[in-house]
Amino acid sequence: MFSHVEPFAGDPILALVEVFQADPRPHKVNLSIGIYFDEQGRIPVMRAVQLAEQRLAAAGGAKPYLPIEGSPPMRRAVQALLFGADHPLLSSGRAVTLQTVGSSGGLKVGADFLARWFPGSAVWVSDPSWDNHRSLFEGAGVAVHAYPYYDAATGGVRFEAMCEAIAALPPRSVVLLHACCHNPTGVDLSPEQWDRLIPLMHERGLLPFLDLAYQGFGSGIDADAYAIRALAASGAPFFVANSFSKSMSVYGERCGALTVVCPDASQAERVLGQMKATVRRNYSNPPLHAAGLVTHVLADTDLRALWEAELAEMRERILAMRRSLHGVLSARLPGHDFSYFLRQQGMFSYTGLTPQQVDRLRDEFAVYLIRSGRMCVAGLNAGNVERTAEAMAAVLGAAA
Ligand code: KET
Repeated sequence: MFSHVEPFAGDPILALVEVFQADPRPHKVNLSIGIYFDEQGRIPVMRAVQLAEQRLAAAGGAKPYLPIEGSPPMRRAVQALLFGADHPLLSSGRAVTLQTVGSSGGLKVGADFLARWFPGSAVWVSDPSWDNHRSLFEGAGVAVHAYPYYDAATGGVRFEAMCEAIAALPPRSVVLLHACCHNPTGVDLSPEQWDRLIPLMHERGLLPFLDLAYQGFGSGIDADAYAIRALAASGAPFFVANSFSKSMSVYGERCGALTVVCPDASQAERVLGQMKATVRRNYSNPPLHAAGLVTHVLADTDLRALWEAELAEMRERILAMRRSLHGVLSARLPGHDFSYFLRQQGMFSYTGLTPQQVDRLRDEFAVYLIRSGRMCVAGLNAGNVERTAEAMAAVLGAAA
């Protein structure tokens, strides 16, 4: 019956995590998947989330299905987080939000919607991007192409080439953008660059689709929403899929949302309706516990303040690890420029390590990166950062 079924090649990120887990070496270091680990190498349970869970447990109650589009208070809280508490979009009826199964769920619901209602449109992703962007959209039947983004020569963005490519796209093309903390490079657009790109997309009749998976890990909760708010101010229609997996450290709870800003309220209502049709035929409705967690943390004044402080600590710990790594590597290999560790933002650094060097790090030093050379800096801590830097220096020094 199933002899024709081809083997799955495996996901480049999740398959590597399995190899890491099976590695018996006690000093192994996991810098592969985009997960924040604390100083002790554990996935933290944030205090604000713990308190939210206690309140949910104390309230008890039945466990009904949520509406297809998710919990109303959670959806309102997400809009306030994205646009700012008193933003006119919140009461305009032009912005619709669905609670989704992580932001991956938001991307998939958006992709299914685009496949159905923008049948000739292709999606353009950054070169490079999170591998699953391509898989999610292609899986939904949407063609995926890439626009220039990372400049290996300067460690910056090929911004002119990017604008040129985007300006040449046919109207109604979808442009997928990382709102902050670009995955895999850690290289973001500046506010000035967003201010140039946004009118360009608007004039060309393009549809921006933002992925906001790392809000709070770059410069701060509001600063990381710069692109979202600039798009909102421009009057342009756009999509944004956002995640709480990292910012609330609730990976397996599948907390995320999809928001669409439309030209008017009547279009917004129809877009929401069709999104609901998509959800109903995919997974019917989103998880109840996820809605409770996110709503409590975002909408309760005390929990919100606690969450923001905890998130700031996580951001600062990553910065400290960037500085340590930079310090050791610069001392060991003075001829190399490691300033990229300090310029890049968020969980990831694009190290420029070749796949062969990544393999050596894994085989000889038990340090795991994905083969693109992306490092999850949030996997470093005071106990492993020097060893990791020494291993990198050994691998890079051998190549020099
Ligand atoms: N967008 C981006 C850019 C992203 O890096 C991830 C996860 C997601 C969306 C998915 O988030 P969620 O809300 O949990 O569905 N990235 C890490 C984990 C993974 O690949 O699934 C990673 O890149 O390692």
